Amino acid sequence: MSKPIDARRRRLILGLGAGAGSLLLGGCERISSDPDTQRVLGSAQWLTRAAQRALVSRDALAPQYSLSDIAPVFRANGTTDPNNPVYQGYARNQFRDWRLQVDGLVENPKEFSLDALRALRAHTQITRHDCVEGWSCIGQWTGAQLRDVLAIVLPRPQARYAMFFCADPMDGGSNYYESIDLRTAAHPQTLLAYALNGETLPVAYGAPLRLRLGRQLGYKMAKYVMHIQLVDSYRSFGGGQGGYWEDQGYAWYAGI
Ligand SMILES: Nc1nc2c(c(=O)[nH]1)N[C@H]1C(S)=C(S)[C@@H](COP(=O)(O)O)O[C@H]1N2
Ligand SMILES: [Mo]
Repeated sequence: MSKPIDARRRRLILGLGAGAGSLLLGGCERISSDPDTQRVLGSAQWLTRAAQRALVSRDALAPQYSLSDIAPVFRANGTTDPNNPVYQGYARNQFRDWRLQVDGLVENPKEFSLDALRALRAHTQITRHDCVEGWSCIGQWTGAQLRDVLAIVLPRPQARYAMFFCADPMDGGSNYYESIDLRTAAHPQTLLAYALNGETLPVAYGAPLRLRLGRQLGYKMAKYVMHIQLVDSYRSFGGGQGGYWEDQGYAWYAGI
């Protein structure tokens, strides 16, 4: 029934719906500077999670692009250098002492070194990053599928969400954090990425490890991930809305 709405939203996201407003930003694309478009992208409330699910299968793959589509300069956004002495210590040592902690509602809590994550089957995909602020950027990401990591730690039946706790302190004092449900966690394009455009992930883009999702907006894709915890509810964390930006009013489900 709402098919035309979906088509309109896709046009907006592709920058086709708002006239000739697109311009290149270092190879990244301005979706639209039109305030209405930005409001539509920002609220996401006009398309509820249930409607979104009915319109587009959440398990469908996001489009993949070719090498020639890659932006010459990927745009960095949000934190670009965490103000955290422990993190900076890891960075000085090329993250050799860094460990990803994976625990919570799992049978087999475990710490992973960067080498251990690199030893898992690597996936490379060229996908578009869409920020709620109204820009998008195409990049090539390499990492382990989150589902391969979950297959090692073995989620318990009560686990419903994966929480991502990050190294960067935000306004208000607590660190950036995010959450996704296990259906998104199991999606084949959900990666724990350690490389961008064939290079070790630079600090500005979330080194040593950041979440990449094929089908959601940029703020869901936690950078500087230190700890993944499986939980049955995200209500007891932070402001209770499931993520740093969600606590400021953004939608928890940011599907594109
Ligand atoms: N830890 C952390 N993750 C974060 C952010 C942040 O500030 N801190 N910003 C988010 C937002 S709004 C966007 S658009 C993307 C930006 O990723 P990029 O720097 O690779 O473009 O990271 C997301 N993940
Ligand atoms: Mo963003």
